[in-house]
This record gives sequence, structure tokens and C-alpha cells, in this order.
Amino acid sequence: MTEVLTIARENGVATLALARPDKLNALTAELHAALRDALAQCADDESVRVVVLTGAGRAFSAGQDLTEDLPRDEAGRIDLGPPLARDYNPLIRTLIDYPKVTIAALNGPAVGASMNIALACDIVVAARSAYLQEAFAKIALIPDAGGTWLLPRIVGPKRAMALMLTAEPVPADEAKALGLVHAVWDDAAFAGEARAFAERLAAGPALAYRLTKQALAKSFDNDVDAQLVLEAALQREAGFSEDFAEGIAAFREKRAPRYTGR
Ligand code: T3D
Repeated sequence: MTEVLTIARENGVATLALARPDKLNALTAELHAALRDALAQCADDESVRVVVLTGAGRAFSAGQDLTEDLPRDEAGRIDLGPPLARDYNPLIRTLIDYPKVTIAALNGPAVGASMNIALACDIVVAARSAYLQEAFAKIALIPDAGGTWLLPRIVGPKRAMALMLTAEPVPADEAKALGLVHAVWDDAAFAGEARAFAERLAAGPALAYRLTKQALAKSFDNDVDAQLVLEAALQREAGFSEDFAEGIAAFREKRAPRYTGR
């Protein structure tokens, strides 16, 4: 059987590549299951510090596979409740809560649910020819996979509304200007630049990154006082770490730090 997801581990980076290139890496139940397993494995694998999600071939992913058999209700209508409850919603929760740095490396278009999966990663980087598209309205659906929560928090409610109602593609450079994408590289350089970027993060202080993610996850719910209390608690934890001691030592000795994530 052909693998629908490939996993490569190198220099602290696990690269998970959606691998149905003939179908622009459209998401099936099988691909969701493989992704779920891979994310769980990488969370437990101490040698992995950064997870990169990307696509094989010319697309990141074209969203839900529209040719897959979908469940039906008693009246015979397509019932999207089960795949959302089983696959999409847990995936978005997993990505938002993920204990390691996640990078969506958009080698090509990220469409429908796959745009929102990318946005649920910590950092999005893109090849110049890539685009992001909340394509749902084109097939008379509403944006799911966390899109209605994620997108307005990134670009503001008006832009989110327009992007969702028009279902227009957002080219990579425009997505960068909107804050959806952190870096855009030319297509020919993309794979190498994305790998180097991920490896730089993998050499960073993994424990401090995890705690930073925990702090940011609360920042839109907490008031300033609650956030200051949370920062103090998490900063104490960071301060107790071997990495902090190493960071201080490296600074004093004028050398690069060697972080272990402890
Ligand atoms: O299950 C649930 O819970 C529902 C959840 C839904 C979440 C969603 O993601 S809804 C959004 C679903 N996705 C789409 O609506 C996008 C559909 N695809 C497209 O509009 C276009 O393919 C693209 C704009 C993404 C790219 O266009 P283009 O011209 O570059 O490529 P293409 O020729 O259309 O596609 C290449 C092949 O991929 C083609 O197969 P073929 O004809 O060569 O055998 C095409 O059918 C296939 N493909 C592309 N997208 C999908 C797909 N096959 C299945 N599902 C797809 N989503």
C-alpha cells in the first residue's frame, strides 16, 4: 500500500509530508489517522524538537478529499458531523496544545480545512507560488477545522469575513503582509530555507518554547493581571531549567549556547 504520510527525522526536526500528490494531498480518513499517529509519536520522541508539516508534490493540501465516501444520516443526507468529531476537531486541538514547535511549510496551495490546519501550527512559512484559500463557500460549506476561531484572531474580524465569504485565494506575499505567514521564499530555495529555519528552532531552548506557547495560549482569555501571574509562574519554571543556566553561561563565555530542552 502507498504511504499517505512520510516521516523524516533529522537534526531534531521531524518532517511530516502529506503524500497524496496526485490528489493535491487531499485529506482522507486514512491520512488523518496517519497524521494523528505521527503527531503522537513525535510528541513522545525526545529527539524531536520541531515538527514540520508539509506536502509532497506541488500542493500543501487541497483540504478534505471531496471524492471520499462521507457518512450519511437516516434521511440519506451527507453528515459531516462524524468526520469533524473524529478527525478535524481533535487534530486542531492537538496542534494548538502541541508541546513542541510546529511549522506549516506551505510548498504550494493550502486550501479549505488545510489552510486552517496550517494556521493551527505555530509558524507558517510559504513558497512564493503558494496560496491560502478558505475555499469552503465555493462548495456551500462554512469554514471548519478551527478557521472561524483562528482567522479572525490573526487578521481581524472584517478581513476574516471577507476572506471566508469571497473564498478568494490569498497569495503567499499577501498572506505575509496580513500576518498569516511568517516568511516567504522563492520556490527553488523553499525546501532548503524551510529546513534551515526549522533546524535553527530545533537548536533553540525547547522548554522555554513550550512555556511560551502555554503563555500565548491564554493571552486572549486572560486579563492583564491573570496573564502577569501566569507569566511569573511559567518564567519561574524557565528560570529553574538547565537551559537557562546554559544560556547565561554561554552569554558570559561569549559562545553559542548548547540547549538540551531540560
Ligand atoms: O469531511 C468534512 O468534514 C468536510 C470538511 C471539509 C473541509 C474542506 O476542506 S472543504 C474544502 C475542500 N477543498 C476544496 O474545495 C478544494 C478543491 N480543489 C480545488 O478547488 C482545486 O483542485 C485547487 C484550487 C485546490 C487546485 O486547482 P488546480 O487546477 O491547481 O489542480 P486540479 O487540477 O484541480 O487538481 C489536481 C488533482 O487533484 C485533480 O485530480 P485529477 O482530475 O487529476 O484526477 C483534482 O480532482 C484533485 N483534487 C484537488 N482537490 C481535491 C482533489 N481531489 C479530491 N479532493 C480534493 N479536495
